[in-house]
Amino acid sequence: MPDITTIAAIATPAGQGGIGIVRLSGPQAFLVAQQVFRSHSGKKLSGQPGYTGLYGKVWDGDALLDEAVAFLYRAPKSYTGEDIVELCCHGGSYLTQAVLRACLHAGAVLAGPGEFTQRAFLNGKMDLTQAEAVMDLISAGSAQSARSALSLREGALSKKAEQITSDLITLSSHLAAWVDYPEEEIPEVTGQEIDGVLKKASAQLEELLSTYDTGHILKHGVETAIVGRPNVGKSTLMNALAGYERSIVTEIPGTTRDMVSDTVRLGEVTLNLWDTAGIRETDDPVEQLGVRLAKEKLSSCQLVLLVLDGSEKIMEEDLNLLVQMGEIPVITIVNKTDLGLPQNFDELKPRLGRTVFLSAKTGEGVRQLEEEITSLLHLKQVSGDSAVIMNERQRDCISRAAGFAKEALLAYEGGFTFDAVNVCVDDTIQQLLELTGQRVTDQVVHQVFSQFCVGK
Ligand SMILES: Nc1nc2c(ncn2[C@@H]2O[C@H](COP(=O)(O)OP(=O)(O)OP(=O)(O)O)[C@@H](O)[C@H]2O)c(=O)[nH]1
Ligand SMILES: [Mg+2]
Repeated sequence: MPDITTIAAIATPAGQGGIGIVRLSGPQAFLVAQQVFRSHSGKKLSGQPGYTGLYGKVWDGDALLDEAVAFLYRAPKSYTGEDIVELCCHGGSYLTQAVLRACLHAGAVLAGPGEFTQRAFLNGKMDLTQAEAVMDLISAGSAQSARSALSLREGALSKKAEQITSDLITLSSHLAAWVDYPEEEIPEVTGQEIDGVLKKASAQLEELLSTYDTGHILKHGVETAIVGRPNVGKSTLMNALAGYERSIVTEIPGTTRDMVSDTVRLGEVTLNLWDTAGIRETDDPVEQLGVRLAKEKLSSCQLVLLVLDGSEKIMEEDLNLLVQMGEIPVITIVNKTDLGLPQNFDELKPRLGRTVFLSAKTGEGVRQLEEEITSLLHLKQVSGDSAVIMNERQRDCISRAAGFAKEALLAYEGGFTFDAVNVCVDDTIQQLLELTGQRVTDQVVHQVFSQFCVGK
């Protein structure tokens, strides 16, 4: 077995802060730390049990660097499963770098990206989806995304995958026994069992796959276009949502030409907002370009806010625009409610679909828009224990597993041998084991952890 190195890295963000942490992990963590840290009480680190903290000073050779508290964890009861020492000194970029350098002088090796979490994975402290969730937790930008990441961290996705795998393994072993020892007294595998297990697994896998969009939205935000005829108040709405004058607003129709974008947090959800040119027939070549851009943007959006001017009579052009949206989720916004609504909307409402009445100028009704978006994107259904797919790797594994489960079912229904069915069942199991990292190549492991920051 190769010698396991003792790694060190700064675990806190760069810049100034109250506390900066240099973390050491590996078999020599206590010995390395002991060379740079001398406790106030004279106690040696190497004699201390885990879960202890000692106050003292950090030295690089004879040079005093800082005062610090050393927190000690003994293997296997630590994040990585190895001995860990965390030197908590004052948080300044010079100081933390200097303390790190002292640790490297004392024999530690600089940690690679995600190496602490990678060691935790390799030492069985967490599976691959839980390790990925650590990164999602760190980068979570909203309460909802943090909640989903935490639920994955606690193993929600692993548990789901294990349930499905366990049923499939039982089926696979029955199939294999039946194929391999037909003359023995082995209970017959019933069609009911094969059909039942495979259909259930397929349904569970499809259900998991359907969470991908939610996970993506929570993590990356929703690509949202604000569209409508000129002068209906698109840019005013953009500014109301952004909380500052992001877009130019004038009473002249055709003000916005280029697309203006901003990232806006609206309640639980992050919107990547695009304010676009008012869509109309025009001879102005610049405005024509703007209209073209607006139409192109629509095709790549996950949500459209179609703005209408409620202070005027709704025009056929408005309704035509709505029809043009096709499959894209749309919320119709009847704007300028502060000016009064001359038209009776009762009859029109069914043609407008999901509608919110608001005044982008006064802000009245914006809160309702927030609720409408949350409900349209099904974000309310994400609870603390939901298993939501949070990245492409997870989706690929589950999607391949779902494909193989379907093939297994087709093979069974098509009257193929149990052997053939079992090959597909095994393929399904393999994909689920790759998802959790129980059976995974070094390449995949490397790929996952290379996306981490150093120090995590
Ligand atoms: N009273 C009232 N006026 C509004 C409201 N929203 C927008 N306006 C006014 O409507 C006019 C047009 O607003 P913009 O936000 O520039 O409209 P737009 O849809 O971006 O227009 P184009 O960029 O030309 O397509 C401006 O004079 C705004 O002040 C509203 O809620 N109430
Ligand atoms: Mg505008």
